[in-house]
Amino acid sequence: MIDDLAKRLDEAALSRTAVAQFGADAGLDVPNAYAVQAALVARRRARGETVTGIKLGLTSRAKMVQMGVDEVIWGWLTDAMCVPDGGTVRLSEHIHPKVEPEVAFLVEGGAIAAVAPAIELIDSRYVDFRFTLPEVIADNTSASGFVVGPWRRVPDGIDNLGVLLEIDGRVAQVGSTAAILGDPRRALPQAVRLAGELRDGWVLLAGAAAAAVPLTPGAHVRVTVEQLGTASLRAAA
Ligand code: OOG
Ligand code: MG
Repeated sequence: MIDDLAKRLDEAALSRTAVAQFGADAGLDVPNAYAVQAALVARRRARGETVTGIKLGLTSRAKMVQMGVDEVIWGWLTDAMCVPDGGTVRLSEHIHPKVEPEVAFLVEGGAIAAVAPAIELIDSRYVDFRFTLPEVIADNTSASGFVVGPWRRVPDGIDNLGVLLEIDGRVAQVGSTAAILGDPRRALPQAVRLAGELRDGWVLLAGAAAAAVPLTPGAHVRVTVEQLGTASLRAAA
């Protein structure tokens, strides 16, 4: 059952075709869902992808309300998902992608070594971006890509920095890093609790500071986090 569900989600991503929700039929619970997620990432590693970090999801009220799920979840980041800052994302390689403003941490020696503004690209493999908690976990928490802006040493007090998501220079979302677990630095102990050990050099995406916005052809997306700078991407058809 686990491998079959992992295959369904993997093939949905590869073929850019959303699948129907299957959690109820499969009797999926949270532990099984993380097993599906692990099997899904194992398939991708077998194709040559390398894990480069992890992400937290639903760490903010805005996202919990938007998605109707209210528990912190986590998933894997791989080298294939990394979009260079200012780089291009092809919509044709996704199903119905959205972007959300995030904060990224660089992990060294079990601690946070650096921080950067970030954009997460999420792309649920389920029809209409609708899912239950176990379903979104199985789907690697909708993770599809990420952009990390310039790293810098963590300034004092990053618990209430303004966050802006602009599309073509127009403000699409505003928020604060306070929305992320009250202080985004709490992402580290949460990630250790959920995922176990974090490796040196891994990226940790702390979660969105505001609701996600659909990505449309030609859109120029820019996330600015006060004191941390900007990260951007462009969407091509
Ligand atoms: C689930 C992933 C949530 C976040 O930052 O809260 C997430 C989804 O919204 O599809 O990545
Ligand atoms: Mg996210």
